[in-house]
Order: sequence, then structure tokens, then C-alpha cells
Amino acid sequence: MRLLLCDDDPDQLQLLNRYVRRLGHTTVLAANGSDAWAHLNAGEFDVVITDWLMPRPDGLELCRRIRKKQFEPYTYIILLTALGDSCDLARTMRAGADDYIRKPLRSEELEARLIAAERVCSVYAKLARRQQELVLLNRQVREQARTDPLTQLSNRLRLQEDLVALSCRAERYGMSHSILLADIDYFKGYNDRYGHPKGDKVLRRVADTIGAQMRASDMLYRCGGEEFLAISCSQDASGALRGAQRVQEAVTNLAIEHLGSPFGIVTISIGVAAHQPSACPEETICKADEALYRAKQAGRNQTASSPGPPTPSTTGQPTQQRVAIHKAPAPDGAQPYTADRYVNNGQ
Ligand code: GH3
Ligand code: MG
Ligand code: MG
Repeated sequence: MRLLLCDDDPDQLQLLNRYVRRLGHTTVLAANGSDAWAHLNAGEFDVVITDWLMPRPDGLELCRRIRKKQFEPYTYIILLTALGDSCDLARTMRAGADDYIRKPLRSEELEARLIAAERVCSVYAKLARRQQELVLLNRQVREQARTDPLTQLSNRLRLQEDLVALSCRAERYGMSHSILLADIDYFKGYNDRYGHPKGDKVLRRVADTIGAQMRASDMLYRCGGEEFLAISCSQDASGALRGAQRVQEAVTNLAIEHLGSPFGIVTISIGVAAHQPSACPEETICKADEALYRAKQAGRNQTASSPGPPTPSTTGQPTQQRVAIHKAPAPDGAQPYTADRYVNNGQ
């Protein structure tokens, strides 16, 4: 153990030091209470053995200070006293001492007291380790609860928390942000044709691709099966729309085969809405969702903003031309887009 020994009598201090070191412990010596207090604040000690009667702060005052400060994990205190009646001993314990040794000092007694001290210190050390492990575990569980296991993106729970913080910032400081809602087109058809495991792979690739297009300050979430929500900080509507078109183009450029789609490849549709500081977060998401709905209805593989009509794909190629390029028939089961949608119904 590491011990701090304190006595204003240099001979007593040296004697104590000899005994303690003989037992294999490390020591630091303090010639008075102030000295001891300075050492305690500069380093870590398992045990303090201090004389009671010293110029201020005396041993009792030192005990009180140590208990008040609550050094981690625990400081075991043994008071050295020439005084002896039980009333005095109760005072030492009340001041925060764990044990006492009556002078004159005997090495056998000191050894016995330090065995008890070591036992108590090891329990405190174990408790501190457990506590640390629990804090870490808690952090991991908290993180896991907010992370989508498939894409490793933040999930809906984190989105809800972030939105509250963001709208507070928007209201208080007038900071703006935009919401992008992206949805993979004809994804049910992809699963049906290529199987779920390949569908999962596509989800991961699309998530990575959207993420790669975003700035460090932006945030991306998987908020439903094949839906992603991005919060683009400090972007006005037109900036966000350009960003969304870049995202859409990047997904198109992956050129992942999807013969169940009229485009022949995996594509996404995106709805964009700028957050008004006076609006609640749900309103902005609803607007982005409505824009997404329009993008879907207008043929998918495009970006629409709120308010406004759908904006054609940035590839510059009209939809029909891309159908021709990929020579993919329109899927039989392609459904008109009906809004079960994001805010009210969840996934
Ligand atoms: P639309 O163009 O209108 O968006 O059509 P869609 O087929 O993409 O939309 P729909 O809502 O009909 O189907 C969504 C599909 O997403 C159905 C579901 O099987 C799939 N999906 C949702 N979550 C996952 C997932 O974790 N892994 C896989 N592989 N597929 C998923
Ligand atoms: Mg979809
Ligand atoms: Mg969907």
C-alpha cells in the first residue's frame, strides 16, 4: 500500500516510517498537518497514519478534511494518540478515523492494524473498479440503444433526442437546419428478387454512401426499414436540396443491379424541408415526408423539396432514358406510393 505518515515529532515519524517500510509498504512523510494536506491533494494514498496532537491542523482536523473531500476510492485513516480514554477515541472515529494506535508505538500492533487497513482498502478498490465497469457498460448500453445494428447509424431514439436539442438551438439562437428523408425505391421488390441478406447489404452500402456525402456536422439516422433521415446543419433550403441531389446521384453511381426496378439499379427518392425556427421538429419532418411522397409519386429516383414541385434527378437523364439504358421492365408489382408515413406511424 501507499501510506502518508504524519507526525510533528521527527523521531516518532522516523520510527513509524521504519516500521511501515519493513512491512513492505511505500511511504511519504509529512512533518505537520498542512504538509500532509498538501501531499494528499497532490497524490493518491491508501492509508494515512497521523499523529493527533500537532499544531493546526491537528490529526482530528486532518481527518475531517479528508472525509469532506472524499478522495477516491477511499483513504483509510489511523490516528496515533497518546491520549487514551474511550471518550477521546469516539471523537477520533466521529472525525472520520477508521482506527487508532496508542503510543508508544509497537511494530506488532502496527502490523495488525495495517492488515485490517489493507482488507478495507482492497474492498474499496474493488468497488471502485466495479463502479467504473458499470459506468462503461451503461455508456455502451446507452450507445447500443441508440444505434441501428445493421448500418451502425443512429436510430430513431437518438433522432428524437437530437431533434429536441436542435429545435431548442434553432429557437434560441436562430440556427437553421434542413431535414432530408431518403427512401430506397422498390426495395420490397429487391428483397423478393435477391433475398434479404443481399437486401441488408444494399442497406449498408446505401447508408455508407449517404454518410460519405454528408459534412462532419450533419447527422444521419436510419429511421425505418429502408428510410434514412439526415439533418443538415446550417443549410438553407437550396443548399440542402443540392446536397440531397448529390446524395441521390452517389447512390445511383453505385449502380447496384436491381432488375425489379424500372431503373435497373438501386435508386433512392429524397424529400427535403428547411426547418423554420418557429416550427416544431415534427412539422419539418412532415414537410420532408410530403416532399418525399411527391418525389415517389412523380416516378421515384428523384429529389423534391418542400415547398415546391419535384426536381428531376441530377444525372440529367430523364427517367425514360435511364429505363432504356438499363433495359429493365417496370416491375409488375410496383405500387403507387401511399403514405403510411413517418411521423405518426413509425416505421
Ligand atoms: P417504394 O419505392 O414505394 O419505397 O417501395 P418499397 O418497396 O421500397 O417500399 P415498401 O414500403 O413497400 O417496402 C419496404 C421494404 O423494405 C419491405 C421490407 O422487406 C424492406 N426492409 C425493411 N427493413 C429491412 C431490413 O432490415 N433488411 C432488408 N433486407 N429489407 C428490409
Ligand atoms: Mg422504399
Ligand atoms: Mg419505405
